[in-house]
Amino acid sequence: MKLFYLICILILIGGLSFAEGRLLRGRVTDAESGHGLVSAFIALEKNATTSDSLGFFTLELSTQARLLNVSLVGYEPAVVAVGSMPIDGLIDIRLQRRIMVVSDAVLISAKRNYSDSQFSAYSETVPTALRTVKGLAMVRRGSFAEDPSLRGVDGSKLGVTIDGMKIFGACTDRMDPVNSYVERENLARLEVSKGAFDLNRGQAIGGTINLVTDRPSFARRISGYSEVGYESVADYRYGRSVLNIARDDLALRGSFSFRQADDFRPGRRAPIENSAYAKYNFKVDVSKKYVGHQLDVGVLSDRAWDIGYPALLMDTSKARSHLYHVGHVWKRPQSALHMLRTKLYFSRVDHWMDDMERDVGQREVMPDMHMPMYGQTHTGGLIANALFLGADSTLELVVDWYHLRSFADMEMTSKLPEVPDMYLLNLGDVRRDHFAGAVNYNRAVFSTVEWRLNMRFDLARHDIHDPLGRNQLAATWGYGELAQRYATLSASTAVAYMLNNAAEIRLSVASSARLPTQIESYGFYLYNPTDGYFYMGNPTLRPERSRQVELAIRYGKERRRLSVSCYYNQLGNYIVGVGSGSVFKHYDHSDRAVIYGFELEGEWPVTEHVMLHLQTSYTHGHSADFAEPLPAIAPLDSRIGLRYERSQYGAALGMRRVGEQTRIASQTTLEDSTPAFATYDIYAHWRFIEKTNLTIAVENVADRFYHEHLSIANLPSPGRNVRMALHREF
Ligand SMILES: [Cu+2]
Repeated sequence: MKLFYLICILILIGGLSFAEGRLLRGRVTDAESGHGLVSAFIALEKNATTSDSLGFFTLELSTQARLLNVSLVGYEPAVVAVGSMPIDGLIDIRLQRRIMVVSDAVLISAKRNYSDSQFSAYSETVPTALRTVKGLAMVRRGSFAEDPSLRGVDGSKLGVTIDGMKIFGACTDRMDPVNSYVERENLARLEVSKGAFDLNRGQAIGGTINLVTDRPSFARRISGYSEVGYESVADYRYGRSVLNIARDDLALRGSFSFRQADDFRPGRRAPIENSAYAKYNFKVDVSKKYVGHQLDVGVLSDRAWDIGYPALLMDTSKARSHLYHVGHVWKRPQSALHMLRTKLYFSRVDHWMDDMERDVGQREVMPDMHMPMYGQTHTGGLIANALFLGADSTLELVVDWYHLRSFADMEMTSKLPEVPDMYLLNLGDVRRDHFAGAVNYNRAVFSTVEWRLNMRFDLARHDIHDPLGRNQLAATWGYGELAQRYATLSASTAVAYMLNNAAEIRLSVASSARLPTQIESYGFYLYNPTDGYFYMGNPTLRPERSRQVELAIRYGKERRRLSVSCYYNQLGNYIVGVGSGSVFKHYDHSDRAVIYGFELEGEWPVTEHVMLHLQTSYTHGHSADFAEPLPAIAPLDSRIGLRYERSQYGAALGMRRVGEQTRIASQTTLEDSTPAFATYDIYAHWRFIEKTNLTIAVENVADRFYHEHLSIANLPSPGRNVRMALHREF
């Protein structure tokens, strides 16, 4: 440590004493460790050099040179404005270590950075922000709690976490996907990793979505924002506030929001009955810094009620979640073990649904029967990360453990007096212990090649504990099959080749596994609206397997960006419903399914203030067993947008065109073809007073009536929507 300071002082003195008018001197260092970086490439227009073994460099300074470009494999490239630098001193250039990023990040940040490359700054809710990700589509069951589908894989086959913490929805009909328990003001960004290439956060077949929450900031004593808004399509109104207080080494961040919507109107039609909802959310985090340490404690709480699901048989009367965590971060910038992070968490989710508000005499499924249902999950877990920094490599070790308890039951009360009431246990106290260890190794192999190896080992056991639940399943599968153990190994590796400072080509391959969920293993008598069958779990299921390959090309120079990726995903032991009686199915393995597709995204500056944005994605799914397309595959989806940005105001025009989907799974589901459609959106924002921003948007300007292919029961999408939001920072 002393030596380090000594070197720093020597460098400063040295830098100052050797200062000359025509020479630019500097040092390139690792931003985390402070070590000098050898062989960094430093370019000042036509002049270029590389740094020496201690990171120092000297460069001749031409008169009008402005921007210094610094690049080194394994680090984020940096651009330093020389004009603003004291050229008689020593320029300190700190490079951020680049761990090969395998996920797309969507910024949600409270700061509302309108110049973000995506239109996410205009997104009101978490689902609308998710929809901006190419290759991601949303399954709609109502106007609440849309459920993501990534590259043709949806529902429980995807891993959705909050800061890496596992939390499980309590609804057996997927009315409460994990993202329904967070709000926009909770989040800093969404990390979407497609395919099975990022195994740090969980098992992956289709991908993982990590909802990264905003942390308390130590920067200012008091800061935050308040926002109110209104949307015409559902008389939607909301308010949200964030308050951050910091004092010395203690910081607190609290947020609260309330939102409520009435029935929404699809294009040129009357409102869809029973599609309203109301919810509130709060989150409080406290962080305390010690020398080299930080302690974090937090709670995230969400409650929603009176939620209508027009596409389902039932509605949610109440949904509630609590997530508590305690975390500790230890940092040692000068040592090989750079960071140690541990987090303990506990979550509880409660879900009540019923059909009391509905005319059950008219329905085809279970007529004249009310079926109120209750579900609950408890999850407790531990995540530990250790980060080691080597000279040209990084190593991350992850331990990920959780214990899940899951319960769901249903009463069946007939309106006909001669039919006796019944009780049904849908998930009879299912308990699972899941332990995983992951290794993520990044290495700069040559000056232009980076290599990443990510491996994950999962060990799990689960069983059903309620005697009634055991009897129900044992009748089919036998008592001996109820308790199960699993051990799986997943691995992915990627090689990135830097063609030059602006372009990269990357090849990734992965072999991964996914354990069956508690519903796939132990669910009992659960109605699935996509095929009209009642499902029974199968405790004898084996893990689903996937083999994938992806080729991606990225180009980025100044404000121009282009990325193309093509992927191929071969799934084995694919878990699907297989008919076992007139209206019954059980979960079983299908032999082989294949999903492939591509995604493309580009940005091009038309003028200094106008940006053109393009994106398109296509997914193709095929089931070899049923010799037909896989169900619920989103069709070709293309977007084009023009964005105009000034410092005080901005505007955007967007068009989205979605092709028809005629590739449907007619043997296994009730899905039908979906016609093509196009929608147009207009956005504008104006900072009319310092720190106060007004957003006005018109979505689906033409008031088009349409539905997405992934909408359950062809539930239409909203019609013309006028949105307004007033945002005030302090
Ligand atoms: Cu439900």
